[in-house]
Amino acid sequence: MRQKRVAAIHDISCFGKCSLTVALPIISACGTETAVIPTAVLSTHTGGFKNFTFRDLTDDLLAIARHWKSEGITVDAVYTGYLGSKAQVEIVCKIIEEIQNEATKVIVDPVMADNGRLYNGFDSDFPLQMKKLCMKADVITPNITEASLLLGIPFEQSPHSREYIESILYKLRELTGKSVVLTGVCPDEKSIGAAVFDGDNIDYCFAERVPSSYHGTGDIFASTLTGVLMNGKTLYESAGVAVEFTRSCIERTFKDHKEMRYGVNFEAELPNLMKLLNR
Ligand code: PXL
Repeated sequence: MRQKRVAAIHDISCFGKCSLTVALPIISACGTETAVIPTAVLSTHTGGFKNFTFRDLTDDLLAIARHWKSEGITVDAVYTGYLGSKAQVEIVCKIIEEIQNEATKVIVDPVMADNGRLYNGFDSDFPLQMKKLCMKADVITPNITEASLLLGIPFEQSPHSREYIESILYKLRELTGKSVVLTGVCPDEKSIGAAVFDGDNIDYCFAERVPSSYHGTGDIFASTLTGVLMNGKTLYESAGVAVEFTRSCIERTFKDHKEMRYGVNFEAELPNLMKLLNR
C-alpha cells in the first residue's frame, strides 16, 4: 500500500511539547509521512512562559505549498493547528484550496482557547476568522471553549449535560457541514473524552479523568486522531484511540511531575499507541 502523506501546518514551539514537535513524532509513529509547513518558530509555547522569541514565517507559507505543487507533490491530508495571526488563517485557507484534491482530508484543530478563555495574543475577533478555516475542513476538533467561541454561545463548565454537548455538535455541523470531534467533554467528575458527530450518529469515547491538566494535550489528541485516520480507521475508532492515548500520556506524566507548562511524556507511551493501532 502506498504510504500516506499529511501536511501538518503548525508552529514550532522549540520547547514545551506542542504543535509540530508533537504532530511529527505521533503521525510518523502511525506510519504516515508528515510533511510540514511551519508557521512560526517560538522559543517556547505561549502558555505560561514570558519573553519567548517569535520568528514569523507568514511570508513562506504559500511559497512552500506552491513549490510542492510545482514538484507534483500531493498530500492525502492537511492537518492544521495553532496559527499565530488572522493573516495566517487566511493564507492557510488559500493553501488548502491550492493543494487539495477530491481525496484530500482536511483536519482543522481550531486552536485558540481553553477553560473559557482565548489564549494570550488572540483578539476577540480571531474566532470569526477561525470559523472560515473550519468551513474548509472535513473534520474539526474544537474543545468546548473553542466550540462556544466559534458559535458565539456561552461556555459552560463541567459537568456537561448531554443536551449542551449535542446542541454544540448540531450547531457546528450546521456551520461546517462536516464532521465534528468535540474534546474535553466531561459528563461527570470521573470521566473525560470526546463526542463524535459524523452527520449521522453521535458517539462518545470516554476515559478515566486524571486530576491534572498539561499543556499540549489537545495537540496530542488531534495528532493521534489524524495519524489513526490515515490508517483507514473510522472517525469514531480514531477518536477512541486518541482519547485512550491522551489519557495514558497524562497518567504517566502525573506520576512524574505536575509542571503543566512542560507538557506530557507522550514519548514513553508511543509503544502503547502502536498497540492501540495494531501496527
Ligand atoms: O498547544 C497549542 C499551542 C501551540 N503553539 C503555541 C501555543 C499553543 C497554545 O498556547 O502557544 C505557540
